[in-house]
Amino acid sequence: MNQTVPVSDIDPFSLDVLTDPYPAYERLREAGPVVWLERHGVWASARFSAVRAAVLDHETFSSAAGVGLADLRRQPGPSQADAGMAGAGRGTGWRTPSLLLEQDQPDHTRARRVVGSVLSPSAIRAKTESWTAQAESMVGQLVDTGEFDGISRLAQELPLRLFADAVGLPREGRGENLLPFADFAFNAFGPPNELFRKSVAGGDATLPWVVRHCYPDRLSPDGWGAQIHRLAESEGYSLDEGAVLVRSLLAAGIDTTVRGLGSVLWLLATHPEQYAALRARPDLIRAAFDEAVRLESPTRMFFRAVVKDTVLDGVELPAGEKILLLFGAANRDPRRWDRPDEFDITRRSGGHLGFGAGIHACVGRIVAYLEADVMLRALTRHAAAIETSSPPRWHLNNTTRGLAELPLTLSSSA
Ligand code: OVM
Repeated sequence: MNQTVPVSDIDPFSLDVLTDPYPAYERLREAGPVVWLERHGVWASARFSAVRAAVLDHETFSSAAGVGLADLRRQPGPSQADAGMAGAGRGTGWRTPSLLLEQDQPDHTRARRVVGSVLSPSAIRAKTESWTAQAESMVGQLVDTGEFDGISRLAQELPLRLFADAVGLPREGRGENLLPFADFAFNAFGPPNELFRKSVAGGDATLPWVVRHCYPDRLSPDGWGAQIHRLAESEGYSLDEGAVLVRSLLAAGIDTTVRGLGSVLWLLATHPEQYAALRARPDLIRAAFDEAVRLESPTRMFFRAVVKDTVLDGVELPAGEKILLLFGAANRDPRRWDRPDEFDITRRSGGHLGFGAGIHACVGRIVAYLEADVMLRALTRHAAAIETSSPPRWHLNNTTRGLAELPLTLSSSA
């Protein structure tokens, strides 16, 4: 190869970048379609066209080496255990690979069929009435009651109640276990930095509960978890493999939606004209959530491994190394978006990469859309104004982006 690929010393996992990623994303985007990150010895792309092309070319950009920084081909994780969990102390090789996220075709296709049939549009639609009523009651208790934390009272409460009920988890233990577990799991896709090390204790403390609750004897028989086990068995998966499939729901289904719901609340509270537009046109609810996911993508990145020599956006890449795909940067690429840093619920934001694209596109996205829909519908019905009094606190994680705390007030009259 005689081309030169720009080299960057940016660390996308440093605390500075995680606190405010957008200046670093701009530098990476402007450096070229692909850059070499010398700190980590990986390629990275921050441009929309390159990130999209890479996720769509799943034969060249493989997931089976893991979608974090660590290369599972070089650093094998636990090979077998119940639900394949060795313990957080094992570092980035802490679990058997996900049967969905960290597989290529044809294995991935089989797992996707199982989870995709359980999380089908009609199964999700069947929750509308009950979820609407619960969101109405949650919001109703908060209107005209003074300041509250929008993250703990809404953004966490909805997934921890609605989603976890639908999966079939017991009430007891959810909050204490699911959130620290997901925080650890998402940190583990990054380097073994300070953030990761700080979340290991939470990972270790919650792993036994999470593993235990991936098995049918702890899941209610009519929930999504039990349904996954039944379908998995009919597809020839073992009991432990069925549990690893349920683990995908517990790992990917809570923290992501907490951050996404938190960001849309924050963006609406800080853009009163957009909230007024939403109240006038509730048909924009889905677009408003998509716009928040574009602007503050809750899953800011995943890696792929380059397994064939290829050309990505004009850049020759030899097989061998991993490439960091920065969805959160692609979603603000001025080559793709007008006024990319502005929150505008009327724009056509549906083509963003916040849920990925291609065969690995988020299998639970319609669950996220329904949670956002019932929350925003209840808000627009009951609150004429949504306001925030002080700057929010960000929750820092190697993979996820969103708020830890958001002071909010809801008033029934403007
Ligand atoms: C999984 C999974 C999928 C997406 C995100 C994630 C922890 C996990 O299949 O286990 O984050």
